[in-house]
Amino acid sequence: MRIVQLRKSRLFKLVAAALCVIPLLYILFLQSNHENIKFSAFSSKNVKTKPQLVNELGNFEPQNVAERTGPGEGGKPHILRDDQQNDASQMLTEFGMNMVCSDEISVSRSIPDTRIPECKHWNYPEDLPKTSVIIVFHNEGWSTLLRTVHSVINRSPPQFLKEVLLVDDFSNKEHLKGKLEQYIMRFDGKVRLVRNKEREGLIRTRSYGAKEARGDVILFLDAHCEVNVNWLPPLLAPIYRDKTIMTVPVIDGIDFKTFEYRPVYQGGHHYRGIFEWGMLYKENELSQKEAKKREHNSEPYKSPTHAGGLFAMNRDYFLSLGAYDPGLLVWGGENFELSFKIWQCGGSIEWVPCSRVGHVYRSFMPYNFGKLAQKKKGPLVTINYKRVVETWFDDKFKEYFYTREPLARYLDMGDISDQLALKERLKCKSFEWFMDNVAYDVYDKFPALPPNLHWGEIGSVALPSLCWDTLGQDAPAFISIYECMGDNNNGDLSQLIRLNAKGQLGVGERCFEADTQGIKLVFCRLGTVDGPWEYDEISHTLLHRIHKKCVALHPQTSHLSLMPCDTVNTYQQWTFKELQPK
Ligand code: LR7
Ligand code: MN
Repeated sequence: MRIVQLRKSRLFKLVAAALCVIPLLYILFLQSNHENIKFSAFSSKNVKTKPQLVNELGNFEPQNVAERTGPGEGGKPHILRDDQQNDASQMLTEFGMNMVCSDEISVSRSIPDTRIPECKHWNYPEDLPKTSVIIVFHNEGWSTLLRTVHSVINRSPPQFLKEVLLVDDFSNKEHLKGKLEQYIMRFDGKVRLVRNKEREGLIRTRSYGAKEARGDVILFLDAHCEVNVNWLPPLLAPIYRDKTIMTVPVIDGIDFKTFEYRPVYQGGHHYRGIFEWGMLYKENELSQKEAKKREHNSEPYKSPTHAGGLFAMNRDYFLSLGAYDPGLLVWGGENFELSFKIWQCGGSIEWVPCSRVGHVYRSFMPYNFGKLAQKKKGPLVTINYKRVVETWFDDKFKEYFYTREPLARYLDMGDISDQLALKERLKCKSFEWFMDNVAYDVYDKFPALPPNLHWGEIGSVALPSLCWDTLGQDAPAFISIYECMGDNNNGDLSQLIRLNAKGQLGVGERCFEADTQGIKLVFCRLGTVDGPWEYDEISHTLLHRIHKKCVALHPQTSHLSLMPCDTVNTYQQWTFKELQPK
């Protein structure tokens, strides 16, 4: 009996040992063939939630893609014949891009794989969340919209693509009506179309799309994009790991005239989305220190903000943050609102180098802001910024914004009490926390702004109806004199000039410099907030401290230049006229 018992217990031990060892051996076996490692479900224990870099091509990489020939294939520029140029320029005016060129390029064209080569070797979980790709559009061209749709269908693993949701923001172009409804029928329900009953602008339209979407993840694209090879899994993997992560692809450029597809940058360089204090979106190269925090150069990294158009997020998470502030109208500032909200309220943003998407940058905006804008007084985008700043910034930082954009103080931003209540309810952190821990590199490029000593129109004492005017030109450009706009200004910033306590004279984000030929509007030197200018309130002269000369108006040519200072010469006298918009 005892012997049997002993044997039994030995057998038991043996079996128990085998039960432990066999899986261990199996795991070791799997690891030695690491291309075989696949992911188990997110819900089970012992899961690998990080994608693995493997020797073989990673999963979801396309195999044996047939080479294509034709106009624009391979992302090559497509050059039109001379006799097409007239039509082309008409289309450019109507759509902001050359639709004649686009129409000749296949909606399923090939584009160059612009990823870091290593990207092909990532293995991702097999059970990533299902995604609604949401494309909002207002009066977009036909072939650019459809190329966006086809590229998504062609280059996304179907099991992760719940749907492509097209949301029409009250377009009035014929091709976007019945013809579009007819066309999408070929996608057997995978492409859905819903429409606004009136013009809502892109921001509200996206919030509507998110509510309407049926996927677990919502992923927004502009209506003139082409997604690149295996773009989707790398965007979904971080969200699978943690649903409070927003992921952002790297955005390549598609030329608005030739539709050439160009990588935004090559090699291992990475950029983060930041902003300057007037809330213009900027990008800043990721520091070596930050880059090295990751094991592999193709891994995602954290970014304070994003350009706005292209990103993925867990749908419930987006809605739990209140979607976009419904008080933001049409265009602009929503990228900051969502970014600040995510970071300050406990989430994060990751840029994903292995996901590339091309976007057509237009030369100008081919649409107006519609009725929504007419109800508002002043520049709509600045009003949007003011809402975002007043909701998410601490007082100290609000001052930086108003110093850079003095007009904003006077603008009516509407009611933000719901936004403040949300911030309270979600127990969101301060903007200072965000600056110190997330957006610390903003200061390198855009240090805190000293207060303005003067702001407004600079009028001539000799010819009082004339004011300095940038005429809306881009820097670098010579500055001129033009009829003062005064109260008729209506949000045009080209005559609103500020002189700060450190001698920087600027308009918006640009600065004034002087050379032998005249006074020039230039890019402010990055990382600096000072300048050479000094205004004397008694003599009304504007001195350039380095050249030791004053700005003079040439009576015959209306040209501005530096002259030896002559304090009694009215052509060298200027007054700052601060606006008091009603
Ligand atoms: O009233 C409108 N209703 C719309 O549905 C106006 C526009 N739209 C649609 C439009 O058809 C397009 O599909 O909204 C989308 C974006 O409009 P664009 O393409 O005119 O915007 P943009 O590319 O000039 O502007 C960028 O900033 C915007 C600020 O509100 C949005 O966030 C855009 O999505 C954003 N685009 C990108 O981020 C692409 C990459 C740019 C960079 C860097
Ligand atoms: Mn766009």
